[in-house]
Amino acid sequence: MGKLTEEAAPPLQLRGLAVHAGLIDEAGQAAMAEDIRQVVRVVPMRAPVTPSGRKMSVRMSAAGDLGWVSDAGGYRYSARHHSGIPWPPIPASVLRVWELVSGCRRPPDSCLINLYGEGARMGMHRDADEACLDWPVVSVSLGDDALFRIGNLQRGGRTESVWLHSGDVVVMGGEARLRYHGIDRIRFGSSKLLCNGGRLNLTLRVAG
Ligand code: MD6
Ligand code: FE
Repeated sequence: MGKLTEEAAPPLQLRGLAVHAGLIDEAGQAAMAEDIRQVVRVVPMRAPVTPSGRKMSVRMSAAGDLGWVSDAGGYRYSARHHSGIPWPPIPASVLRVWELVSGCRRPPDSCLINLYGEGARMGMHRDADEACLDWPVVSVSLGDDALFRIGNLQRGGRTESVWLHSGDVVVMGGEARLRYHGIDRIRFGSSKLLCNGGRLNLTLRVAG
């Protein structure tokens, strides 16, 4: 079982987002990746289709009471995988990260699992489908490096980017909760954590 590093330095602040670099050590990353493997054995990853009919390059699954789904019917939170199976509980290893960095007493009820294979990306978007937008979103990176772009409260304008590495944790809360953000690209093969390569991103929220 790995550890969450006692942070010597405060997190990097970037446009109101807190970037905790290297928060999860290698053993912790490996344990968490295995916990996620167990989840997706029950609720397999799939590439969501946007309401406009385009297949996303990222593959998704979820854990917790609610999972984010997208299909021809639109974006929404759902208590079940498209197969009808309820999402498995959020692994304890992942809940510990929320406890450490979120500043919230309330636990998250949703853990979205995004898998980026070679060439996958995520366009600029805001996370605004949750019932209450006062709770932060906590994001965990596992596997290959990813170029994370942070924009503004409206679409467009100047942006700043940061490379996220395996074990990094980002907290998006307060004034920054509704900033546009996205993943431009990953450096496929930069990490050995996942057997088939790629990057896992876990986002924890209070969705319901
Ligand atoms: C990703 N992250 O890192 C995509 N959303 O793959 C997100 O979309 C995100 O990192 C809300 C808060 C933090 C995030
Ligand atoms: Fe997001």
